[in-house]
Amino acid sequence: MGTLSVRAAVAAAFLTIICPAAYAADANITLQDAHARIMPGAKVGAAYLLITNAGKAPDRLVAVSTPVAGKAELHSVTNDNGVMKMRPVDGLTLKPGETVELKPGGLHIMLMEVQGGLKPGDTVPLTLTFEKAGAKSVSASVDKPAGHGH
Ligand SMILES: [Cu+2]
Repeated sequence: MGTLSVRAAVAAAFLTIICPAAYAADANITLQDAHARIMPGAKVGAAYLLITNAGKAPDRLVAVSTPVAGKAELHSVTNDNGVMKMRPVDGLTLKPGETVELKPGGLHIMLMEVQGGLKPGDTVPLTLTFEKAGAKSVSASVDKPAGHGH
């Protein structure tokens, strides 16, 4: 009896030590509706998606990569006296429960040095790296050129 309760106490102590760490590693980031705008033959393009933090702690997007582009950067768009300007941002913090939409005219993933041969409907693998959730992958489909879709 005495031995058992000591064991139970030791087990309980371990659980309280292990649980917070396990919880932190279990950050809950989901990626949805990923699509990319890359004109046939273009060297630059952009990717858009919805990022949701369903966890209970903030998380931060710190890096983006894709095998189809030499470089991928998170960009913001600001209106500078009527001129839309893009600039790289070094990360994106998501509050608990927050969904951020990357969309044309706003935050986007800029793709540079894009490899040739991508056509509408092709799939572009994207990897988004978060401080807590780690690397998350999503497939973005290449949009049809604007004005030609039906
Ligand atoms: Cu850009």
